[in-house]
Amino acid sequence: MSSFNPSRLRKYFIMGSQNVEGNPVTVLEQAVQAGITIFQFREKGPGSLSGDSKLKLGEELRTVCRVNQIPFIVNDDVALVDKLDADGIHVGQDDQSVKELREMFPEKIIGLSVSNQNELNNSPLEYVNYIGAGPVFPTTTKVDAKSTVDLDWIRFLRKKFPKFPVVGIGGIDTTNAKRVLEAGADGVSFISAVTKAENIKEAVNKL
Ligand code: TZP
Ligand code: MG
Repeated sequence: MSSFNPSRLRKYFIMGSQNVEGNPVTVLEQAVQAGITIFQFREKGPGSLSGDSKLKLGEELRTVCRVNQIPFIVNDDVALVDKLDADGIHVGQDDQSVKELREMFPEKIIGLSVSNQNELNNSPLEYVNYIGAGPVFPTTTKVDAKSTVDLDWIRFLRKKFPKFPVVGIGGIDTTNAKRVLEAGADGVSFISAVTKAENIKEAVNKL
């Protein structure tokens, strides 16, 4: 497992076509120009693409990231990792085990969502490069989001793992991102703070 620089998590943009009204490629280009540090292709939930159309969009988004040297992470789709030559994969607790993923992808970035103590107890972090902690605040983007964990969960993780890369997720926007960082997260991840922004450049700057 190669080393992972936690500063990569600082501005972690997540998006699928279901999150935007216009062209997701244009949105990603603007977000990249504005200074995001890593990207996750999360084509999931109502209105999302599958099959060839998902692959085609993934190829376009992957290209934007490659040209701009932004790590490209695929959400929970093992086959797509190889097809898109992704830099990594992000999974939840009910997805393929991170142990198996590490065997399949010894050198890729593996991210795991961890939302509470019980999930933490069941998470073999030795296979993982970073934890996604949340939802920190209420979100309307993910229909099946778990209960909010508040900043206390970030503080708890930081205290327990002083060096382990942690990124906050869920309801993070330009008004509260700073508090997530102050609680100890290495970065903030966000969907609607950018996909619903009037001015993407301004939003990413403030996040
Ligand atoms: N996982 C936990 S909350 C969430 C995901 C994917 C949605 C985050 O979206 P937003 O718009 O940044 O609240
Ligand atoms: Mg999942």
